[in-house]
Amino acid sequence: KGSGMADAAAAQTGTTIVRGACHHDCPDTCAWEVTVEGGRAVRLRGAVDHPFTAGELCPKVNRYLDRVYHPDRILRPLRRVPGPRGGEPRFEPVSWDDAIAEVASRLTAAIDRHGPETVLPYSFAGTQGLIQMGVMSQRFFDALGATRVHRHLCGVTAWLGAADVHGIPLGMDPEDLRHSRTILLWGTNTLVTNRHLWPTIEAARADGAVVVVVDPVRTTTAERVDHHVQLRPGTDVALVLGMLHVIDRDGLVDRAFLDDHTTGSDELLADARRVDLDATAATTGIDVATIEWLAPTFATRRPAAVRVLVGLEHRQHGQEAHRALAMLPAVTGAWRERGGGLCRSTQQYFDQVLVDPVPRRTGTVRPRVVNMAALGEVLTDPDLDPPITVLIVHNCNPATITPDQNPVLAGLARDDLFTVVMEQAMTDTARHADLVLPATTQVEHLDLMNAWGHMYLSLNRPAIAPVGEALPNTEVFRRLAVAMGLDAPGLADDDETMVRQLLDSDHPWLDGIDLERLDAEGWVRLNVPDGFIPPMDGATATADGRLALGPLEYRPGDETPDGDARLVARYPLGLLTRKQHVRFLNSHYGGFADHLPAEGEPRLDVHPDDADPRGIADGDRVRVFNDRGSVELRAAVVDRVQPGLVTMPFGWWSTTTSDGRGANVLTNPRPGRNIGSAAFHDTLVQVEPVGPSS
Ligand SMILES: Nc1nc2c(c(=O)[nH]1)N[C@H]1C(S)=C(S)[C@@H](COP(=O)(O)OP(=O)(O)OC[C@H]3O[C@@H](n4cnc5c(=O)[nH]c(N)nc54)[C@H](O)[C@@H]3O)O[C@H]1N2
Ligand SMILES: Nc1nc2c(c(=O)[nH]1)N[C@H]1C(S)=C(S)[C@@H](COP(=O)(O)OP(=O)(O)OC[C@H]3O[C@@H](n4cnc5c(=O)[nH]c(N)nc54)[C@H](O)[C@@H]3O)O[C@H]1N2
Ligand code: SF4
Ligand SMILES: [Mo]
Repeated sequence: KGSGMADAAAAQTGTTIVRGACHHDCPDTCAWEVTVEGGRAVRLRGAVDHPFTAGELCPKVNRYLDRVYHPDRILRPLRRVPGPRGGEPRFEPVSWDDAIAEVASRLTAAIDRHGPETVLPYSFAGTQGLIQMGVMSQRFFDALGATRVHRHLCGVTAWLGAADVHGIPLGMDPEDLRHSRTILLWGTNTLVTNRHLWPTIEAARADGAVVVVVDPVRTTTAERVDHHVQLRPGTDVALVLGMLHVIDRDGLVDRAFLDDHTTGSDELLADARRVDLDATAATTGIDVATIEWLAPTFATRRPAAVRVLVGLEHRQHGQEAHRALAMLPAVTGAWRERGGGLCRSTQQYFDQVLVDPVPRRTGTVRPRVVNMAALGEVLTDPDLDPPITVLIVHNCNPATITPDQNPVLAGLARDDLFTVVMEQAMTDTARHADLVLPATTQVEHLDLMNAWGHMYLSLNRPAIAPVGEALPNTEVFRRLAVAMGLDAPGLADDDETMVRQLLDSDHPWLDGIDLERLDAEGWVRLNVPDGFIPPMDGATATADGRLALGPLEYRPGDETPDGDARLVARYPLGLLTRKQHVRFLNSHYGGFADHLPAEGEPRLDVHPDDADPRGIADGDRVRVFNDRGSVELRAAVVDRVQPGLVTMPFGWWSTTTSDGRGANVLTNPRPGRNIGSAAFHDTLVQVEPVGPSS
């Protein structure tokens, strides 16, 4: 595929086509082709031969080259001109040599004074490419002995819940949803967040599949399927228990599957038997008739699958919700058929086989660990010993995307914190930096791309030379390692070497997949056998090789409408800050003028039953607040949200909102420093009008 043709085309026209793949934190990892003329990328389009993404990108990425060549792109290292932080920053260009020397000397001085744990590396999934995201930075910060960060903003709670049941939670191949006759899209907005799965779902539907969305909001996806189960937020465990009650009562339990492949079903079914369906209906807001339909449909209209991503993990009891959904298909034996079972992130497949051979620090030399959700707390904790005095950010925009934004901004404004941000754009985080280092984009660097929405591994070849003086993250860490005289293993490896190291595996899923093959073909499916069904094929990784079922109980999150009564009295409305943008990807594009008009402005969706008593009309400016903070924006009075629930988008930059604040001023940073993803959606607020529309 490709390279031969591309060479021929190049010979004729001076044009080359370079294969790559999208770097965004999106399940789809689209394969793309970049057309390069005279060293400039002139066209980016989806690779038509990719089985899953099939030539289509998305409204975010169709214009990605505009971002690559954007006039606001950071093209040189920048040093802050002394002045107060948090206001309008001023920067002056410096050379790379000076920038690297300055970072190295500040790191050395801070470590001499406080020890290496004074350094906090903060990074996430700005690119999901394995090399630029983590391999080299992890080696570098491990060599320093820096504080470790649980990169837990996304996906970990979902993983933990499924792992409670499966050990290592390998789910279905999403392409096997093609064979399903019942698909429950449970807390995932497929059309917006996972759009390349939609053709598979439509194909199954054309063959008679019933598709159900379980979501507290009438999302774009909910509007396009057969049934929308609009449950009260955070009550998923209660709904699963209600379904299990009906399944047990009506003799739809797959006893043989439970006996052969699980433990703990007696405890689970005992809890299900105790359920009173009227109480379930009151808790979930779903009437008994719907539960009486949903349960047997899932149990008997087969193959039947539950599809989840992260929508329901972002809660205090998100792990329990994911555990419940992992147990449901076991009780009905849904795993018996191809097209049945639990369909979740495929990341686990890649994590099994793509392993950095450079060992990490272990035992007594293992540094302390903090959860990235607790950034604000960690940066502002006066008793933290040693304190964080150096913050190095890459692939991440914590000023915008981290929960409980006010302490984060207070921390970033500390005069005694030396902050380095590796970025492409002048984000709210970069605006707080002492040094901003220009980062390459995906069309300028090499990377190996795994995926969490399908089974294809892709190679991203750089199509053009770095724009301006931008450097890949890997190169910055290599230069820093030299400047600091570090000689730990792997710190001098170039990018291609690291790609080869990851691919150098004995695992059968990687058999025959190497750099040469990826280069020639662009993408390759992992050698997971066609029709692989993890629990049936002996791939359940619990201690006894069985799915671990057990007791299940619904508990409301403290910060939900059924939670802490004193809090609810002051802040009676639940707040969701989900991914609803078509032209944003998390905080990417949140400051890009070309993407803003299509997204309009951030709005608070509020139900008429909540708007009317507060005197709020459609288009009015409102203040949304809780003990953590306050945001002003316009209200949209709509019935796609349910009474008691308001929603607003996250990802807008402070420069684009009227009061310089975004949704994360309000959100719940739980579990704080502990393990797990942030409980963004367990957030209670009050809303009041600010003034008439203007
Ligand atoms: N309220 C609320 N907050 C949320 C969520 C929510 O649902 N609600 N979702 C959470 C979730 S699930 C996630 S995954 C996080 C996402 O949080 P982030 O990973 O921080 O989000 P992004 O905006 O995708 O990327 C951050 C930055 O990475 C930069 N970047 C991209 N590629 C590169 C590169 O190659 N090198 C360098 N140095 N930088 C690069 C981009 O310019 C961008 O500014 O947000 C979380 N925050
Ligand atoms: N266009 C676009 N696509 C994206 C992103 C983006 O920013 N923009 N971000 C990417 C990233 S980082 C991620 S992690 C994925 C996330 O992909 P998804 O998990 O699909 O997206 P979310 O918007 O986080 O949540 C999905 C749904 O969960 C619902 N939900 C919230 N609470 C509950 C609950 O208690 N129960 C149930 N049943 N549902 C609930 C929300 O209403 C929302 O509609 O999307 C990726 N794709
Ligand atoms: S953001 Fe997602 S859908 Fe859009 S091009 Fe990238 S991988 Fe594909
Ligand atoms: Mo995410």
